[in-house]
Amino acid sequence: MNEEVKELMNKLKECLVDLDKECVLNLVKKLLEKNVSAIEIVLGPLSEAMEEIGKLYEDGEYFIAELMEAAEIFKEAMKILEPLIKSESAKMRGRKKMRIVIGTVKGDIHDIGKTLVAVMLQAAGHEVIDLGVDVDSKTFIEAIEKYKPDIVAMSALLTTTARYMCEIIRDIEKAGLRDKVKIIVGGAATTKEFAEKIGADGWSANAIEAVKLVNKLSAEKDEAHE
Ligand code: B12
Repeated sequence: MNEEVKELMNKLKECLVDLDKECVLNLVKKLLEKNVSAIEIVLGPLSEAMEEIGKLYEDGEYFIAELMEAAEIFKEAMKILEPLIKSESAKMRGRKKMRIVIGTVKGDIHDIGKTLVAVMLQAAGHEVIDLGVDVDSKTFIEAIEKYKPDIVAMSALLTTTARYMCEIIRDIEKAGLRDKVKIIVGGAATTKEFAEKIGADGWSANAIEAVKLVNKLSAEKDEAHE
């Protein structure tokens, strides 16, 4: 990455932290003109800015209104970036097409990260059924029975709702469906260790790693059938 691009990326992060929509959209366009990948823009400065905004909220400098505004600006930027993210993700095809049921778990309405993961998985050639946000364990179980997915993907950004993931996995077990699906989890309130502890089959830190994880599970499934 050359110095000019690095500077523009830093400026983009700053503009989103400052909630300057016009500046964000202009810089996104400028970076694309410089042939920076859309995935790099979204997973780099835009995501880093959201994390920073979260910290400002924690410190009492920003309030819920600012979080909402940040989410709006992020979504506006996504309108420009999404078609390009799709074409870039299309180059990351897995061995076998997987069917994935995805949702943000009960009590949690954060949907930006989950939707980005869904968009990239779909563009990478997988079939994605998005259950939306605030999804309880009954809805996940009904979706497993209805769609017979290879993978259930759960997102949680709140510490409280991350805990609920454990309950969902237990309910899937109780329903006798655990060996029918792989379960992957993600979102800011989760870690690799947490995923292992609750008995999930995989975790990833961001959307590109989520595609790689699903592709790995896809290759494993393909090999098991050979
Ligand atoms: C924007 C935002 C909001 C917006 C959400 C808008 C929307 N439509 O999503 C609004 C204003 C609604 C909101 C509300 C609240 N928020 Co909020 N919010 C955020 C913020 C700033 C950014 C989240 C975001 O969009 N990030 C950008 C995306 C791209 O990143 P991501 O979500 O992490 O997703 C990536 C990865 O995690 C991964 N991934 C995500 N899901 C999955 C799933 C799978 C299967 C895999 C493999 C990977 C994966 O891939 C994604 C793409 O790379 C975060 C800060 C942070 N650090 O996350 C706080 C944050 C999550 N919010 C927080 C809080 C406290 C709240 C509220 C409780 C505030 C309140 N008092 O009302 C409410 C809760 C509402 C609810 N019931 O859900 C806290 C949570 C603290 C905690 N540990 O519990 C945070 C961390 C802020 C903070 N530092 O204090 N929030």
